[in-house]
Amino acid sequence: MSPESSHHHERAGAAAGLLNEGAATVRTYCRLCEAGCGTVATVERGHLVRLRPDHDHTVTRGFACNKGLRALDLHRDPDRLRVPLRRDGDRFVPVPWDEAIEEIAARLRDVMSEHGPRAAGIYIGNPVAFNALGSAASGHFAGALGTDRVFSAATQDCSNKYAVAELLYGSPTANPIPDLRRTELLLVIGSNPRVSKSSFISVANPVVELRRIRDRGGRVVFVNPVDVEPDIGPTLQIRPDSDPYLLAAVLHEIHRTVGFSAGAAQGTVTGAAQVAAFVAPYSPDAVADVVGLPAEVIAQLARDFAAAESAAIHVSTGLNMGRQGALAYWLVQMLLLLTGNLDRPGGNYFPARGIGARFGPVDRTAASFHTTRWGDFRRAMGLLPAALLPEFIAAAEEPLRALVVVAGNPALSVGGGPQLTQSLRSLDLLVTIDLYRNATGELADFVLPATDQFERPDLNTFVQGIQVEPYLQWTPAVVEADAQQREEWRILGELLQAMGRTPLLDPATTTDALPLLFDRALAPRGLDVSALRAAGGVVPLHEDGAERSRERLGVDGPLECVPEALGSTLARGHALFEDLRAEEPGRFKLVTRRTRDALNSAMGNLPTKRPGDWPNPLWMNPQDATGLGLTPGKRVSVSNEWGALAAEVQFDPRLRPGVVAMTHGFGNAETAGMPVAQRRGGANVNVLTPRGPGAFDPVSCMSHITAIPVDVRAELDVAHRLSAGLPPADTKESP
Ligand SMILES: Nc1nc2c(c(=O)[nH]1)N[C@H]1C(S)=C(S)[C@@H](COP(=O)(O)OP(=O)(O)OC[C@H]3O[C@@H](n4cnc5c(=O)[nH]c(N)nc54)[C@H](O)[C@@H]3O)O[C@H]1N2
Ligand SMILES: Nc1nc2c(c(=O)[nH]1)N[C@H]1C(S)=C(S)[C@@H](COP(=O)(O)OP(=O)(O)OC[C@H]3O[C@@H](n4cnc5c(=O)[nH]c(N)nc54)[C@H](O)[C@@H]3O)O[C@H]1N2
Ligand code: SF4
Ligand SMILES: [Mo]
Repeated sequence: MSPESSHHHERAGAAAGLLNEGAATVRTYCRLCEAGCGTVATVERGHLVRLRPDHDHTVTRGFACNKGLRALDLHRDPDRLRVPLRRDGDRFVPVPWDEAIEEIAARLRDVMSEHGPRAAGIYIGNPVAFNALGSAASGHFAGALGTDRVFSAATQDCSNKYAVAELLYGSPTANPIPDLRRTELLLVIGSNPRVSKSSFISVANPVVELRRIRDRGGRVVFVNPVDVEPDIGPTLQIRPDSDPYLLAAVLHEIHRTVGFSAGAAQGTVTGAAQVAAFVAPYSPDAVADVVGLPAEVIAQLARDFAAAESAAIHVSTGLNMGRQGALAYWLVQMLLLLTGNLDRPGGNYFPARGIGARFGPVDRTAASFHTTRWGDFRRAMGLLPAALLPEFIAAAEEPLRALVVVAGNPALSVGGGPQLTQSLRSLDLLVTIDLYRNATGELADFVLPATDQFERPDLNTFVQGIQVEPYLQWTPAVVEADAQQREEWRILGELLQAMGRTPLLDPATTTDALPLLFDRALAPRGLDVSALRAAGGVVPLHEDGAERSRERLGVDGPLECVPEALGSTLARGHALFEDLRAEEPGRFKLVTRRTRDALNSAMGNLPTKRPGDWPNPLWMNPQDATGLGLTPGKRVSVSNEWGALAAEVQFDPRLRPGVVAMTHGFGNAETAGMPVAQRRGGANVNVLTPRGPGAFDPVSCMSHITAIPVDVRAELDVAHRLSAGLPPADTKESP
């Protein structure tokens, strides 16, 4: 595909004479995170040579982060996969595409004829979300194979939201966003927007948006064990994993003082009395110790929320990844609904979307849970809990024996460490489709090279329904792949064809896949792919405002607050409160944390400016560290019943005492396919993450990833204990 010369001229570049004869700029957009920043790529002689923010983008307006612009380095990384590889003992050898496809298809067929169709599965990684064709093809692949063994990064990320949105609003993708531009009071729970740009909201520069709220006299309050943005607003530094009880106490207090809003009485919701009954035990006094905040602070939050002209809530992974992400997210929706803040200007609302949300029949009964030998769970978006991957693989009946991983890295992103590695290695067939031979690829039988964001056309489907300023964006492929990389939909389609199954689109005859798949979905907007293209890629959508967004989305009728399927979640919430109350004091809680230059595990092979640094230190409050005789740079062992790792300590006074934090996605000591990442060191924090039955929230399959109890010791102490024949851990240090 030849890049189109466009009128989006490289202003600075042109002035500096950087645009040579034959160079062209192509308008595209970043597909590393939800912000979806517009970018402009400069192509010279078929090569992508520069990437800059798109200053003419009507929505993202020239914003792009350092990580997004480094997508250029990812694109050009000499260690990227360029040809298909097949395992040959301990080595990987190049294999022609045709042979790879034939052999994988034959082995898939063998596995499935021996163990049944459910012996094959797919793991859909996070980057698939930002890949319109790849998403459609990944979902289709499982269906065409006739397997329901579908895993995805979503059960490490957000499946609690899918579950609750489906049960309350009828679609897993109906998640109301905060009306940032008008709200008087915004709660930001479990997010670090400066570093991550958050998730389930699409806004290019969230820090500026939040600052604007403050500047126009509104308030932003963070709920986080870390004082994330002291200059923008105060943080209620709660104890990790206690979000549901903070929210319950706020609802309790609102109910006790001013009552639930008129909406409950007017029949826009049913079941408000059941909500009141659930929150009845959780007065601010009753939860104060568990939440780790004075009762008066909680009561004040309730008063502020109820009294605000408008109040909105944004929730991200810090809340999702606790033990009760679904309960907490449900309480967020109750707080919005029962204070009249859903669909109120300045509250939360369902923004305009270029492609409609998918509504289908939803089973809201208790019978919607699956009974398995590892406990009951309910599948959101058809997903199985990734926390059970090893269990499915080792199962005596209907084991999972073949797994295709598309743009994912479960070996590092899912709890398990060496045990999970062993388990993935034990599969009869493991295939990865990726930009790199990553930690999971290192265990695979076949590693297939995928095109990256610059080598495929795309449509911003995933962010529809979460954009603060809604728009559709189409991008062409900016350049052709420089070697044998292929798009995921082609690879999966070829595999299916080789197995005698029907591909989503025929790879042999399809040249222009996007219109075939998406023109129909765009039609209600009066658009199609060629119209987007003709418009220069970006088409803003008229925003109708927060009012009545429910009806516009198609969520009509009174909302049932407590569908039967949530019954067990509420009961579990009561039980886990007792657990938290009874918790032994003194153990540290390990929480999640992201870093500027990393994107999960995906950018680990890029050289860093500070090569000597330990890439993912254990962050500690200096008070805690000094109490253990630790200074910055000291090596510690972090351990719990699930595993142990070594890390370097760094100080962060913004952490609540007793809370420690680490970034995931590191620990590539065995990843020869990513030599830069391999040399960098760092530890896989997910060796400490719970796994197996009990390690996920049954109503959503969402893994328990944050607020993990751990013990921290100076590594020397551990060495001494081991040499004295003692276990590394039996006494608990107190934070
Ligand atoms: N402890 C802990 N664990 C976590 C988290 C945490 O905060 N703490 N966060 C969780 C979250 S939110 C997520 S989303 C998951 C992520 O979980 P995963 O999706 O399993 O892992 P990633 O590290 O994002 O790996 C993405 C892979 O896709 C590849 N890739 C990038 N672009 C493309 C592409 O266009 N095509 C193809 N085929 N491959 C591509 C990258 O090279 C990389 O190998 O991790 C979760 N795990
Ligand atoms: N630089 C960078 N950007 C990224 C990514 C990345 O890896 N690096 N990953 C992308 C992905 S896949 C995602 S999903 C988004 C995620 O975006 P965010 O959800 O904003 O993720 P984090 O930056 O990890 O922020 C999570 C916050 O939750 C807090 N937290 C931890 N435990 C708890 C708890 O129990 N309760 C509460 N209330 N808070 C808690 C942490 O202190 C942290 O500040 O970021 C995306 N953007
Ligand atoms: S904020 Fe996200 S979408 Fe924007 S440039 Fe950075 S990584 Fe890309
Ligand atoms: Mo994520």
